[in-house]
Amino acid sequence: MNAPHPTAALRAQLYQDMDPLNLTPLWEVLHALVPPQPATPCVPALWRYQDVRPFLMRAGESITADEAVRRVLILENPALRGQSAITQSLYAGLQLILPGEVAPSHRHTQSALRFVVEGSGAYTAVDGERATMQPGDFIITPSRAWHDHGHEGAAPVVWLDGLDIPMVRFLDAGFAENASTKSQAVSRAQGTSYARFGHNMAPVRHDAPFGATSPLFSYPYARSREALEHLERDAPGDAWDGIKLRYVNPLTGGSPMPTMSTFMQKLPAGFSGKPWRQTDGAVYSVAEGHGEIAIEGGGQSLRFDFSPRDHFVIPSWHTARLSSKRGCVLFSYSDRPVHQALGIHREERLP
Ligand code: 1HN
Repeated sequence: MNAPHPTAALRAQLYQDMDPLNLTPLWEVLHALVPPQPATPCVPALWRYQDVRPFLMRAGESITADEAVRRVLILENPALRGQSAITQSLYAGLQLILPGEVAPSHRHTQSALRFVVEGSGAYTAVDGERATMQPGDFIITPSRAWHDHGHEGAAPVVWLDGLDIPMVRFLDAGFAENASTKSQAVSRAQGTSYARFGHNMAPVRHDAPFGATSPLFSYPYARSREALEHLERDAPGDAWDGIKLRYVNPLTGGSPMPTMSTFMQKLPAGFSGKPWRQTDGAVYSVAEGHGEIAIEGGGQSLRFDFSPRDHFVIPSWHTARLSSKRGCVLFSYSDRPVHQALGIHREERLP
């Protein structure tokens, strides 16, 4: 049998002597590097809109959209403070635009999604086409597309921004530039993209205008809600998800953006869902109604009651269960397409 003392001393000396050469022994970190199951540092969290809104309005008094470029309060995961991240791979924020303001035109590698939370009359312009924003609309800013936002209505407009910022940062692949004009010139009538791609039809001769990203950059709430209501009436719901649809890139059938999947679901009144877990951490925005989410993982068990315009995050491989007494509609997004592209996506539906 080896005497423990000399071995420990031998090892300690080895670590100390090789440290200047930036050498580290794998055996000290192996378990943490390859955990038996995902061990995310993220924690579940909920942001109540009634708590957040006053700070958004104070931000509106403190800085203009022009000065801020984007007037956003970042929803930071409590366990990832300072990293501008809601999960290890995703960013979330709430953006405020006031009547008469313009958030100036720029473009970047990072893909963005918007989910309109409050107010109407604001627009986002993508590649020369404006889309008016209504509550519940899901809007895309494709990677590298010029985009600016403006507001010609009368009351504050707030939307959820979801971006793949932490992913692009991890890959060190991000570029960005500002436009020379504040608002981009309008070159297409409103609704052109929807007319071309939004009716299960597509122009006979075209290239995908945004490459791997959907050519539809606005998915109106009226259409998504109509579909969910129809299915609630006429088709059986799912014991885990209620009625859940994923948004698609109409040219591929895949996710609207290469890095993020988006979903909308309706929980019927009296829904008490079964538990599930998935490797893609997901961010939720409550479009309508009230409900409850129970989340277990990382040695913790939490329950949040949610109301319209609240936001919450379910970290990777946490077991979650949804319920709603009177029914609700939820929008959500995750990094699922990346997991799927890498062949590492996993989902477990529990009894
Ligand atoms: C961005 O371009 C927007 O266009 C929102 O509204 C949030 C966060 C980081 C980097 C770029 C927008 C952003 C962003």
